[in-house]
Amino acid sequence: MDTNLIIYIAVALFVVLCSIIILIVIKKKTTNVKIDAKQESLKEKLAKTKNGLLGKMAEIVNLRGKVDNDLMDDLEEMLLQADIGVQTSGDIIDSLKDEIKLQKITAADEIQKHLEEIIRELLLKDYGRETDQLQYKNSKPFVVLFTGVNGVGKTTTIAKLAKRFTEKGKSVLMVAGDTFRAAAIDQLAIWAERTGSDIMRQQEGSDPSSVVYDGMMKAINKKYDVVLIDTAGRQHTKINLMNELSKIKRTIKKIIPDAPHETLLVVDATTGQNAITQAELFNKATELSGLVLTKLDGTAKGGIVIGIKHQLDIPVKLIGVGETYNDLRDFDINEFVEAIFE
Ligand SMILES: Nc1nc2c(ncn2[C@@H]2O[C@H](COP(=O)(O)OP(=O)(O)OP(=O)(O)O)[C@@H](O)[C@H]2O)c(=O)[nH]1
Ligand SMILES: [Mg+2]
Repeated sequence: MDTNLIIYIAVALFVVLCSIIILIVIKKKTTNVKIDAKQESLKEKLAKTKNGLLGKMAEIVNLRGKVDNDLMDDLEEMLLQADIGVQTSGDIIDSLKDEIKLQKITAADEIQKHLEEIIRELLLKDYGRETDQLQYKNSKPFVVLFTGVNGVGKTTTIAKLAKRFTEKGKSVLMVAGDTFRAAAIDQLAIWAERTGSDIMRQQEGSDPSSVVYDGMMKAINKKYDVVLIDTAGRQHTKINLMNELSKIKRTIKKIIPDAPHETLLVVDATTGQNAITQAELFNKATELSGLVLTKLDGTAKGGIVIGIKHQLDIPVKLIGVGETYNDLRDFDINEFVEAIFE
């Protein structure tokens, strides 16, 4: 063979090999960046809560300097201000006092790591069951009903969840059960288009149960993987609106008896302890399987996540930490505790 030809082939092979190595390195780097950016961002997103707890704790410990009743009172006040709730804050402080006795802790600056561990353990104890996670059923379709008071983030949560499913190659049908305003139906239609989902809609003012019926039938006939049902924001104190929700659920069950597989109450984390009352009343009207706590990025009162399951037996399954698709996260105890304490 011609020596020039051999050299050409050798050079070509070398160039191809180098390109493959460069491509592998670039791919690995970009994947890592994405993962890091996600982990980093939860800490950033929860920065206000983190400052409210950790920042305050440092101040209190500096001010008091020693382990005594005044320090305990200040720490309890700090937990209350972060919206952890009276009962849960009291339980946390009682456990801390026990730990102080048991471990004979005298240095105030050791308190943080014990408090963090107590909160982590409390969450782990409260979240032991399999049903504490979002229950994605492989049985088609997986039906999720979204409820909540006005403006809490129901529709945007549906969009974020839809995107998560369509990215995994699942077919998603959104049901415009908020027939109260034409704008709500149009808003959902825009999200359906953006996320690659389909929508079942009727005109403004129609009976929400009727749209839900049509949506469920379509989902079965066209074999959708996931059905996400939007509903109008309603005050938990208005009996007739709460009854409408029960009717929607009965309609779903008529078509698929074990659906909805999830009935989620979306709660704005900035609402404070009123969230507990909302959850209790919605749970009465339509048994809830979980909560979505939104807008945790905008509040120093993210402690509500810690108290809400301890006070009610309803788990937080998803958290909203911003307005982009990536800002809907599964609630992960360790990730959450690390984000606010480390
Ligand atoms: N910062 C922040 N904003 C959010 C989050 N979730 C939702 N929002 C914003 O909250 C506002 C209300 O959201 P919607 O999804 O329309 O709320 P809704 O519950 O459907 O409202 P109604 O249908 O009017 O009852 C929008 O501006 C959203 O972008 C979140 O996790 N963080
Ligand atoms: Mg809405």
